[in-house]
Amino acid sequence: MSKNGISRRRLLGGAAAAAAPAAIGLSGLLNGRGPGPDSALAAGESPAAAGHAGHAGHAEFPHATFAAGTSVDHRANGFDPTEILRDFDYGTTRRLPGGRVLREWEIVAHDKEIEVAPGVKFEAWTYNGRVPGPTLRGREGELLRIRFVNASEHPHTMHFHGIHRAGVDGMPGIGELGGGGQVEPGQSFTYEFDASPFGLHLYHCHVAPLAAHIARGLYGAFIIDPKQGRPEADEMVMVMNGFDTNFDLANEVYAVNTVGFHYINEPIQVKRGELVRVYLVNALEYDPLNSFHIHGNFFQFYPTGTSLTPSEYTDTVIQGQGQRGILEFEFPFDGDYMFHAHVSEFAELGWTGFFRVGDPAKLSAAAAAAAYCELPWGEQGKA
Ligand SMILES: [Cu+2]
Repeated sequence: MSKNGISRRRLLGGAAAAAAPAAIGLSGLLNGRGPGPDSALAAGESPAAAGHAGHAGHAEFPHATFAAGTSVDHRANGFDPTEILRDFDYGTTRRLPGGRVLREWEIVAHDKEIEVAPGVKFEAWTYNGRVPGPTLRGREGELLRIRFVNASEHPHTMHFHGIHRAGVDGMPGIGELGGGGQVEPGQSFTYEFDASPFGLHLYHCHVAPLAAHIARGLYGAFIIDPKQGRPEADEMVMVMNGFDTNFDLANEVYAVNTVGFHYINEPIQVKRGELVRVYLVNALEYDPLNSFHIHGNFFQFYPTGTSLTPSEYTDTVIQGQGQRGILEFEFPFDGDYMFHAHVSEFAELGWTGFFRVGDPAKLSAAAAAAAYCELPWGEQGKA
């Protein structure tokens, strides 16, 4: 039992007893009764009692939005998961003598309280004020230079996945002579390395305790495009993450791009027949595995994005911590299509969203919410 009187396991235990896990996951958070310091769920109160228990609750949620019009305050957060989706940070570039491209960024770490579900606050540590950090994107063969400024109250680094010298690996104790180890508050360091290999990578802080530094929010996607590029597509980045809101070493909220259920509240609009490319990164801590499952469709999967030939045609992919891959698919039919972790408890605690294909005007405003309640985890326990 956590000091806040509610834990993820307890929440799920109550949900299982009520045989209404989906209703709990959704209604608990949508009612602002999710876990966390601001939770209205008192110690000892069962989630089933606190949340609505089934279809009767539909009247409370006539739209695919958070209850009573409440939503996460994206402005206060300083970032919006809908914008993060297609926000690629290409930095600034200039040509070096000889013609090679130098690509540069400045990344500042600072501490910041963010809202990860309506009313659920989390004391995050951020790169550039957002979680996940900016999606850094360059091209194979370029010279990359990242100036890292630590404006946090804690020591941090930036550890990039890729091929580079030990001194720029962002590892405390390694490369200290060159300043490339632990970056203390108020200090800075410039990482410089070649963009190699092409693919989908990530970066994260590597200061101990490692799980805590990552779980606080210090991670982001890092894309190196192949020299020849990839076919034109509607591209988006999905960083799968979670939040241990009561610091009991288990996550209470799961999400893609930080805000639980955000893409139910705001389905991802795509066009029918258009190639969609998802850069999927698993940045989850405290749980060894995460997954991505799409409804009504299949995708080509490129593990780590390091080959231009897909390895599998599937509808579900499993990723361990730090694993990532590129998904390509197109929707042949209009409609709302769910995507979610196929680890069901994650799905019930926020890691669920919708793609909206076609003209939203032709679809019911309540389509997503209604569909959700009819889908696998309805209170009748039907699979
Ligand atoms: Cu750190």
